[in-house]
Amino acid sequence: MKTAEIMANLAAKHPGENEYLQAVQEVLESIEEVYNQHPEFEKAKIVERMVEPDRIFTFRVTWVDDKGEVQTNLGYRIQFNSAIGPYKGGLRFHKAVVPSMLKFLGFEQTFKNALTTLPMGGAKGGSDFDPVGKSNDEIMRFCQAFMTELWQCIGPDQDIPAGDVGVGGREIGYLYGMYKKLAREYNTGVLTGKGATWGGSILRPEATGFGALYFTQHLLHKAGKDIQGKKVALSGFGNVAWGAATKAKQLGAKVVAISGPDGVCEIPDGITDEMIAYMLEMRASNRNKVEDMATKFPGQAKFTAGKKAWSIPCDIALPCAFQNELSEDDAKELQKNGCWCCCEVSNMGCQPGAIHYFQNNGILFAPGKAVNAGGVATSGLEMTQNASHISWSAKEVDDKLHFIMESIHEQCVKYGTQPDGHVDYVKGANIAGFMKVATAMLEQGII
Ligand code: 2IT
Repeated sequence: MKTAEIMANLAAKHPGENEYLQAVQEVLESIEEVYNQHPEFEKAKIVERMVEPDRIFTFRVTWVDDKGEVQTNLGYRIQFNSAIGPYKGGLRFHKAVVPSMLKFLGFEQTFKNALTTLPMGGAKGGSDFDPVGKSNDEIMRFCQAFMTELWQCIGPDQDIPAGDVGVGGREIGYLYGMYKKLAREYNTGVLTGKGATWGGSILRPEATGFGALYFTQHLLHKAGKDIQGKKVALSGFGNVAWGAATKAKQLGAKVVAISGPDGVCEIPDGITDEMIAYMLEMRASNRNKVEDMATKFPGQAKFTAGKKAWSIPCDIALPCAFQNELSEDDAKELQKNGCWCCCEVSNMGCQPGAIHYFQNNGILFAPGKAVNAGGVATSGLEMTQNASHISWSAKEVDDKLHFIMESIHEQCVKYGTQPDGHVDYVKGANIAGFMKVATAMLEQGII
């Protein structure tokens, strides 16, 4: 494989799209050796086809805010790859959303979905709409306006969006309401992450965080360690961080830090159930301030402005917020303060320098596409329940999620074990996902 040539071509076609190029570079570096053992992949130009999205929809979204002013945003849906199933992936509402961000996310999603053991292709979408400071009515009007364009691109057997940053159960409800009206189709399977009374899967809200902790347990077990009593620092306070904090506490770990764009809250005695419940209120308020935790629980949580969760001493770091949120300097600071494991829960949460630092300094590291795949996997379970008009109990869903996370860990071990016996989880996840998608593409011919 001519990685440099492929990257140069991609950079020329997508100038300045650094996040997208970063995600592709990481995968190509990992798979190069395996790829070169398969001349049939080279002949069918599998990599050249896989790094480009199948298609991109871009549309204008116009809505009226609470002051009566007309607002215009951009909306996108990127259908990346359908080799192993219909397009599947979340919608991100965030002021920084641009095509590069959604292309990197769609590319990552393709490999992640392949790891879940379920038949789902990769997609991502969203808007530069900024939910911070918006009222509930404004969120509803925006979601409705967004769906007046999106509905034509999606369908229960075609493309199934879900939530991501800035899109949770409330937004999925508003999006589905408008979809139903426009499409006159009452199949709830078109979106996942729905409310539990109208087709949503039990445990879907928790699934990304729960799955991440199940994966972390397998990784620790393989390394001869245990999570019990360990100090965990995590970033964010949205849906994913909430699920991760809940399960970390249940498993006997101590969550000593959560953070937000404004700074970090240190929680020396460990997060309590009341604090975990309050994370949901913080998310729903659209204030986007972690300081609110310290205001609500003075004496238990200590806020420091401008600092990250990675400045707090811990054993295990769990980035749960945004891409590139953990730099090489953060990785060094974490290690200096005693951290020996980082499981990336956010998509591409660690910068390449941080990943290399972890790997070169004996710190256990696993990438987001393996660690956080429990979210989309449970979306897949929601699709199965919708298609068969049934609903599983929490135990049934949790058992399936456990099985899937164990299988993802096994795939990483199978493809990532190095000659000296240690597991390179980045290689393992990338090669396992790649082999599945590449084989499917090959078998389906040149399309
Ligand atoms: O990044 C992700 O895997 C998600 N935002 C969840 C996607 C989904 O379709 O459940």
